[in-house]
Amino acid sequence: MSTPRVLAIHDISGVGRCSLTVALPVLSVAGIECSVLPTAVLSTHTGEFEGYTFRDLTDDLLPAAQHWKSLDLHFDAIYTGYLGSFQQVELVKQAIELLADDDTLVIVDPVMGDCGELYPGFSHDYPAQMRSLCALADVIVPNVTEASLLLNRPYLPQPDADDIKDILTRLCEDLGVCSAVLTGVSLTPGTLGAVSRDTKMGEMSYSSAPEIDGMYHGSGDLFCSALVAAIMNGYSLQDASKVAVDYVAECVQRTSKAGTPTRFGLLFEAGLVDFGRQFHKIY
Ligand code: PXL
Repeated sequence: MSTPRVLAIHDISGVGRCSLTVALPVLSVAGIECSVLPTAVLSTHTGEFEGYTFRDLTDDLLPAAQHWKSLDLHFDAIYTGYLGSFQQVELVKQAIELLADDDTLVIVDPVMGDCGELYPGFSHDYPAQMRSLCALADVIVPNVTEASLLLNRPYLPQPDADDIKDILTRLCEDLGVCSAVLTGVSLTPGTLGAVSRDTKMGEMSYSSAPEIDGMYHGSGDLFCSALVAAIMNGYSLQDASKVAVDYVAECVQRTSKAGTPTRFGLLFEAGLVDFGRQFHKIY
């Protein structure tokens, strides 16, 4: 099998273990070529850090996509994450339309908020714009905050089984996507994980691990990168969700034990080689 090529469209936050500093190692160790379209370069992510720098790369997005188009490159997947502005979402939609062919899986992590709040810097019309990007996706991977913003429904900190089913059904039906994975939810006390809904397979499936208190920056990015890595290695959505939940849970446990400030993200490096090894690709 040839090496799958995934185009990751995220920012680079220099410090804080999120977006491309997570997607690149996780996809590479899983035997996937990770091409990148950086949307912005920041000194840190925007959560729990102040005074960060922000170099906007909006003007470079379409020219880079047009260059790849002229090279006739094929991407097996396009994976989008944090996008710096309303306008960037529009340009990323155009880049997807330019670069995706019938064999390109489009995975959108609609990064825009957590704990019921939009991240700093996003305007109130941003969720509607993100919704139009999700409409181009095969798989979307929101947390509960992002799902609520996409569906314009009140945020429920702890949705129950009926709420989760309703959220996932509406995400797929209203947004017109085939599959959705809702992260940061619990169906049994003391556990936390993700529920996936694959319209083709019909069923919803819960993958979970024992819950550890705390909010760790970049955990959504680690989850989605691990999910993409597993999908591109041929795993079903359900099995890929399990792989991603297990890896994030192990990293949360390690980080909690080490007591590192949560804004520095998850200590994923120590488990990276074993994460890649499970795909029997490069070790
Ligand atoms: O982890 C998501 C993320 C990615 N990139 C930037 C962010 C955040 C979340 O706060 O600020 C720049």
